[in-house]
Amino acid sequence: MYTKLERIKKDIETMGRFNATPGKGLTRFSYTPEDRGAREYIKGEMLKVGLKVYEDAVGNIIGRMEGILKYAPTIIIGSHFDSVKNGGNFDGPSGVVMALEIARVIHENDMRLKYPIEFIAIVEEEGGRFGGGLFGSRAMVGKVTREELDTFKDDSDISIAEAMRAFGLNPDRIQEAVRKPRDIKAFIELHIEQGPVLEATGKEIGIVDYIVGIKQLEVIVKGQPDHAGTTPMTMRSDALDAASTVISQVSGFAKEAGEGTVATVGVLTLLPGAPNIVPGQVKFVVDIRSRKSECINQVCKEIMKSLEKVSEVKGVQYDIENKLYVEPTQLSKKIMDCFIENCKKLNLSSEIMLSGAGHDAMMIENITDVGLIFVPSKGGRSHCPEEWTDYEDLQKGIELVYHTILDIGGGRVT
Ligand code: HGY
Ligand code: MN
Ligand code: MN
Repeated sequence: MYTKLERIKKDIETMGRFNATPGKGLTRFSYTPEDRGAREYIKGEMLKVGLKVYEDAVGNIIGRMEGILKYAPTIIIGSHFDSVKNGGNFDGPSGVVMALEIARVIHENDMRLKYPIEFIAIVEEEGGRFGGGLFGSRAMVGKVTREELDTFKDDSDISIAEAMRAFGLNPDRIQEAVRKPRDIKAFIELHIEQGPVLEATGKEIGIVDYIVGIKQLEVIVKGQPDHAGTTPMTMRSDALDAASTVISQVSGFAKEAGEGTVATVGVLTLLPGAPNIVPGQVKFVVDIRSRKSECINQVCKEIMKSLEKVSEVKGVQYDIENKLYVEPTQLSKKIMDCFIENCKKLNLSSEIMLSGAGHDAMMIENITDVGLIFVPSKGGRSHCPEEWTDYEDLQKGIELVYHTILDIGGGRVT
């Protein structure tokens, strides 16, 4: 093994300390003091191994190592370093630690590769603070609009633009984060599986062939707040009564769509929010995923039909906003074959699998060849404090990526 287990462990544990909810899982939103702490650690580790470190216009951290071929396209490796609310230490940081550890191995073995390599830590993949998601990688492929920076807001009504300014970034320069396809040779991400498959099959590595398409619909149902005691049931416009009728049908719509389609309502807020007031307004977000976009569209259509019906019957209005849509993504066969070859060489058991989770890889696939591998999640748990991956399992994944980028990058030159 070239990688060092204790350094991997130290990285994960150190990054886990930059947390807004200690004792209740990890919460590290972008452009916050927790982001700042993790960012300074990552940059410090990159500088220790001689990387040229910079932050792009949206705050993605990039450590660059030149190759022998001066103007060759770059191989980028890494993942995101923000988290969901009350999440775990491994979702995202596993891929950042992969990048840091591979940079250390190349540095301490005095290696020079043909192609330049960039080691990256990406911001706001989860959308935990502002909604949407895949923000840092969308900025890299030119899919973030300046207008979005003003309309997407956090729970304190701070927009992305305001948060960026407060963090020292200039929202008017986001286009500078865009990467040109001709400048990138490949992007490789390592991520925890976040599901039960690898543990159930006893395989050490998941080689991802497809990532599901994801659509997130934000629905606002507007009724009329009224006194809960004096307003007869036949004279109410109860926004929650209407919304809950639709929400209760969402899982059925997903099952009817088939093909492993899933749909989740993970955000539900109501106003004014008092026991003796008929709910006047309800906001909920539906997250719909499938390997087939037609299944996603079918679930959306059913939700709209149900909203139409309920608005007539219950006397409410509704608005729908599409917060995120990413097509199902097929990853590079060439890179998959390289993973398979290296799993055989390294005697690692592996299986080809679908990713039900979204990843930056699906966004960066718009500009280059992309590969994504999984390492096992204990109990298949993720997006919760119980999230765990054994360091030895993470190390195996890092070794695989190390050998794979040597192959893609034309091997070591010195
Ligand atoms: O939602 C997802 O699948 C990812 O964790 N952002
Ligand atoms: Mn996640
Ligand atoms: Mn993730």
